[in-house]
Amino acid sequence: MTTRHDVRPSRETAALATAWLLALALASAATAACSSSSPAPATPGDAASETSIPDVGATTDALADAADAAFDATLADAPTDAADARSDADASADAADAIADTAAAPIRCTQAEFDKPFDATGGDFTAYTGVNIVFPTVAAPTQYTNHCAKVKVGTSVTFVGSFSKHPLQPSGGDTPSPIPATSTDTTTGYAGFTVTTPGTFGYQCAYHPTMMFGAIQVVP
Ligand SMILES: [Cu+2]
Repeated sequence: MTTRHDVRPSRETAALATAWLLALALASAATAACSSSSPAPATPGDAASETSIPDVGATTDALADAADAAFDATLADAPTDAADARSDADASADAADAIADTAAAPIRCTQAEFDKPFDATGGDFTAYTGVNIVFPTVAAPTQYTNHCAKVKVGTSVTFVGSFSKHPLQPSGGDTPSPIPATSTDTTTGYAGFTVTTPGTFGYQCAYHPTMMFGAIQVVP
C-alpha cells in the first residue's frame, strides 16, 4: 500500500513532468517555428510585395488604359477628327465656293440684248407690267424664252415650265436676288414674283446651265 502511495505521487509527478515536457516541447516548437519564420522576412516581405504586385498590376493596367486611350486619341480619333474637320471645312468651303460662284457667275446677257425691242429671246419689257419666261415641261433642255429681259420695278415675272426637270436657280448678278430657287413642280407649274429692287439678276437651270440661262434687268 505504501508503495502504491509512493508510486502514485511519483506517477503523478511523472505525469506532471510529462505534461511539462510536452508543454516545453510545444513551447520550444512554437519558438522554433517563430524563430525559423522570423529570420526569413519572406512573410512580411511577401506580404509587402504581394500588396505591391496588385498595385503594380493596377498601375500597369492604368498605364495600358492610358496608352490605349492615347493610342485611340492619337491614331484612331485624331485622323477621324481631322477627317471630320476636313470634311466640315470642305462643306464650308463648298458653301463658300457656291456663294462665290453664284456671285461671280457672269450675267450672260449683254446690255444690247436687254435694250432691244423684245422678241422671243427677250429685250425691253419696260412698257409692260408682266413678262413670262417659258422653259420646257419635258426633260430636253431648251433656252428660256425672254431670257434677257429688262423690266421696270413692280413688274411681275413668271417662270413657266417644269422645275423638277429644270431646277431654277439664281446665278450671278446683284444680291439678294428676287429669283426663287425652285426645284419642285407646283400644281400651277410656275413660279411668279414681283421685282421690287433695281438691279440685274442672273439665273440658270441647275441641270443645263450652259443651255438654259438668262437674266432680268430691273430698272427704276
Ligand atoms: Cu434644264
